Amino acid sequence: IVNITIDGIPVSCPETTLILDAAKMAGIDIPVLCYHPDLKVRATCRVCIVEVKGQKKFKTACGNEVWDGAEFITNSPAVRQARKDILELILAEHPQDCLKCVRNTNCELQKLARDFGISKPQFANKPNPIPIEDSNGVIVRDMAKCVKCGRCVEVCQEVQTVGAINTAHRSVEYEITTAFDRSLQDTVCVYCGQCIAVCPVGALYEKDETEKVWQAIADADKHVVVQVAPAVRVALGEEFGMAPGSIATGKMVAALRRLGFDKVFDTDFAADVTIMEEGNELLERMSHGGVLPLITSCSPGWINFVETFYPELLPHVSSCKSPQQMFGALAKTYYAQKAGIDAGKMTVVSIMPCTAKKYESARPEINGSGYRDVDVVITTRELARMIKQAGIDFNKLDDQEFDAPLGISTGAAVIFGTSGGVMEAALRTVYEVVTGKELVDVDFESVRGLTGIKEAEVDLDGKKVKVAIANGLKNARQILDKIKAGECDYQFVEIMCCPGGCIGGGGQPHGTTKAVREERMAGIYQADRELPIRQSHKNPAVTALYEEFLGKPLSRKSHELLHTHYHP
Ligand code: HC0
Ligand code: SF4
Repeated sequence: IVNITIDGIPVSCPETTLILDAAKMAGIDIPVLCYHPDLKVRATCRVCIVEVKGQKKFKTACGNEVWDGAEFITNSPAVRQARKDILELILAEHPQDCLKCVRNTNCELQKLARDFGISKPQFANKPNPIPIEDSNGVIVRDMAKCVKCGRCVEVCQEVQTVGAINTAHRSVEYEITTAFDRSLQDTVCVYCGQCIAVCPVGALYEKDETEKVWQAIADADKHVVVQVAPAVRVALGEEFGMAPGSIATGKMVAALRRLGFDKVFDTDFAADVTIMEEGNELLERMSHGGVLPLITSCSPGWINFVETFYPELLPHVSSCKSPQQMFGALAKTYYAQKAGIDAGKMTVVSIMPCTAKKYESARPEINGSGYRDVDVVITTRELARMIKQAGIDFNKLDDQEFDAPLGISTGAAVIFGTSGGVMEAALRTVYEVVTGKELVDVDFESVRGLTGIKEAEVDLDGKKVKVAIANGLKNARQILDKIKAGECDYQFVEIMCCPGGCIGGGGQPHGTTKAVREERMAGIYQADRELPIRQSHKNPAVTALYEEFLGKPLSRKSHELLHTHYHP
């Protein structure tokens, strides 16, 4: 513990504390642009400089730790002027078209410019004339807006270990780019969108497809149904001022109905179906000497990753389509037949916390209904935009219920949205199938939490099942390397591409940090506890689906509609 003062306020803190964090303890928010609490990027923008009593040079508050007896000044005229100069230099290179920018009103640079009262900048505005890259259908790169903070590079290289983007050149030429400056689709990018999630400005964003949704809704000939992913309901509220993790399911359903969707359904229904199919696939592999461990297949960034980096492990990956795609296939067959609707006149829209879901829905091999299973995928952020465009006062909406039958789901499905959830949902069902006994306590605490890698041994009434869970692709790599080396005896492995699982997806409201993920995770488990049915095989709509349509799990029809194959 060291004793320091910040603007005269005494603070005692461990000597490993950043000046930035020590200042927070004194109630002082030092402005930052490159710094992100989850990342190691430090001192590239220098907006956070402070004065140290007795020293001539400024120090960056994010790049330096405190030392005993130090006296920091964060708010002198010299500090304020220097920060303003730095900001004005950044703004001189930045296109000043905030009105048209996707990050207008939640851009970190815009906020700093406003806080610093930059109304008459000293330097002329000369942005780099870099064209916008908008050719891959998922992620748009407007590198003229890049402030070169390096957050996206760190996420892509260190957190995801993909390495699609990197820094290049030095000094004034310094830039963030892909190898050989290729388009993103010609790199190893898995479309996880984590780079978007950490970008402080509008340099990276998802391809906006809200116009397609508006058009479908306006087309009287179209029957437009919408599905919402588990993790959206605990994050959407943030766009309307709610605390992270607030459960906004009822208001979200009401908003979707007001937007004009003909049916408001739930990806969670299909998540329950996934458990029926994947749980039986696991049991089948375990009893017939199939390839183990079985690895989950629902996270599309992870599927892109395994196809690119570990194609030899593809036989481990479950043949189940993701819940999003299962939903689409069932909507255009089972539901269409039941409701007497021509599937050719249906539009299936997905609301996803994910950018890779846009890529997944466009995969040619995955469209088993005879049509494209899912027509349009929009992110949580895009949905919020639509609700705002429609002038819907989200917070005043009364809670409403999803439509039947594809809106009926269980607690097991909700927890898909957080790391460990697919595993737990599977265990809740597999236990009862294997033992024939009722599971008294459905909470499998050992597979929960935001730790990057979790391992557990689960006792299925005497039969032991070894499982592992990884979230974030760096952690996935560790498990995959072990499997490759034959060093593990897991039977079942869950891999989610994004840190924390879908709650931390690349399409979620901006401002996702570890603390926010924790809140969203808590919201997910609360939503699970509040549901009357918490096991997938007890979902009456799923039982009806098998009785009326599919027969049984892994049936021929299931295989046609709900399973797929991958590209090495
Ligand atoms: Fe997920 Fe899913 S849990 S991947 O994170 O499995 O995106 O929320 O929709 O499909 O259900 C995302 C979230 C989903 C799918 C489900 C799975
Ligand atoms: Fe890297 Fe993911 Fe961004 Fe692609 S989407 S550049 S893999 S962080």
